[in-house]
Amino acid sequence: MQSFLYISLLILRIASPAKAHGYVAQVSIDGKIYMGNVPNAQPTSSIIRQIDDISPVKGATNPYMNCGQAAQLAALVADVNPGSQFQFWWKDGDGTNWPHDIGPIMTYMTSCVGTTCDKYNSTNAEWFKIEETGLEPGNMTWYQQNIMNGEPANVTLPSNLAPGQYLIRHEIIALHLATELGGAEFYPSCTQVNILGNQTGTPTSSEEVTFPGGYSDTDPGIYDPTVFDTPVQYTFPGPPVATLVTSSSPSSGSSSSNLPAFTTATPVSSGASTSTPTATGQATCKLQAQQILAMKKRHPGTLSRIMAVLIKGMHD
Ligand SMILES: *[C@@H]1O[C@H](CO)[C@@H](O)[C@H](O)[C@H]1NC(C)=O
Ligand SMILES: *[C@@H]1O[C@H](CO)[C@@H](O)[C@H](O)[C@H]1NC(C)=O
Ligand SMILES: *[C@@H]1O[C@H](CO)[C@@H](O)[C@H](O)[C@H]1NC(C)=O
Ligand SMILES: CC(=O)N[C@H]1CO[C@H](CO)[C@@H](O)[C@@H]1O
Ligand SMILES: [Cu+2]
Repeated sequence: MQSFLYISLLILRIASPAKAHGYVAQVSIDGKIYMGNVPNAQPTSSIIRQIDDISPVKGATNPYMNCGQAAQLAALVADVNPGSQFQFWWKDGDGTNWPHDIGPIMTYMTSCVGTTCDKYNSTNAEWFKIEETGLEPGNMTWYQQNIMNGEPANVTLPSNLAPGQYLIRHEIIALHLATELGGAEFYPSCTQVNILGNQTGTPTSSEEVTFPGGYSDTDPGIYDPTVFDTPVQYTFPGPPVATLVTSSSPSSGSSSSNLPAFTTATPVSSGASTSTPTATGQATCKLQAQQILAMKKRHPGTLSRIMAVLIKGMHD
């Protein structure tokens, strides 16, 4: 009976098409805040490469897998220290909280070879992974839920990475449609930094991938028919976290192990995302996502098949 009510409610919500997506609105580095640009808005100087659309990148071979939808070079490069603590603040396109809660958060880096990052075209860049964040202990909830709750993603720079100019490719994959081949939503973003110091760490070439290239649509962590079966068993796509990260000091590496080290910077100010390129239906999608989560918690496992079917077609 209760299930019937929830499903009816869900069908009502699904009846309207939704386009709720988002972008990195700001980055804080050791507590210092750097604003990003609203997609498609008149750009201001930033360290975050501006995209032109909050919609997800679809398909692992899409050229926009590199740095996001039509990403443009950014004007600034931030000086950072080895071991610097980053917080990436994701927002919905309408300035409210990030709308998704299922799927991993991963971060890659590449050296801006031969130039500064404000001039570096990363189309053929070789990226190495510095962190991957998936399920909270117990495998029922994803860390991405914390981003939906308005909290930032936390990333520590490797403490032994050689100095120089680097792009940081920070990415969320939303898996709420990933029970279908090609359903995964990719949200890559690129931030330009200059690492100071005298460290010597470098990745090995076998740890590096291009984007597109690093993922395939059939990877188990991208096409994931059991993603709603809790407790979730999840396999991250892409290469493993680079050895230089895992071999550096314990304060670097998997973000889930060093969360307590972070102090949360000031949240995105309400004025940060005033102009909205494509706001239609976003609040609706957020409600849907929250209801799905509530259903999932009440009926772990049993409703997952029904949900997977219902969620299909919820987004375009
Ligand atoms: C990088 O080069 C590719 C291929 O030449 C081009 O399509 C793209 O617009 C360039 N990106 C930037 C940010 O200039
Ligand atoms: C990042 O760290 C803050 C402070 O510890 C925490 O509130 C937040 O949930 C973390 N982010 C994620 C995605 O877990
Ligand atoms: C959680 O997921 C990990 C990796 O997929 C797996 O090794 C572990 O057994 C899972 N735990 C539970 C409780 O399912
Ligand atoms: C010994 C040495 O080379 N120290 C350098 C380490 O890096 C800092 C910042 O780039 C320099 O200021 C030091 O001179
Ligand atoms: Cu979305």
